Amino acid sequence: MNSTRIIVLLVAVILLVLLVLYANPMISVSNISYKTTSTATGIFMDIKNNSPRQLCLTGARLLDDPQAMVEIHQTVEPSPGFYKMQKVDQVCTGPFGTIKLKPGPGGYHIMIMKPLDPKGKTLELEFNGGKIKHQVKIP
Ligand SMILES: [Cu+2]
Repeated sequence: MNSTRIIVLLVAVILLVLLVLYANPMISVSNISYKTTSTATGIFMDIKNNSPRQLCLTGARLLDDPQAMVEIHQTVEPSPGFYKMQKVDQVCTGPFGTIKLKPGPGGYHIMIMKPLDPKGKTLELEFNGGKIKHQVKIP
């Protein structure tokens, strides 16, 4: 092997390693819906993890309204027929799994802490403590 070949090979290996380390795991979002009340807006969706690593939704922000407070909530049923929402730090899925944000008991959602029409707005989802970001336009 001459030195040029070795350099080309080294560069290829380095690029491959960088790609594996820093590539945004493929995330695909589907089934986006929302519900607006007089005080807040709940957003629901399926977030598919197309990577072989654990994926945790750890935050979100509304790019069109960066001051809006956005939290991840879970709907819980502390006593039969009585529902309330509580803030959670994260929702995770394993390799190639799906994070399902859906209404109803036990379900998670992204909550924008004010009433608004989210149609056409862009949410930036944060995963794994902000290391991975993925933007979603609400249809
Ligand atoms: Cu909520």
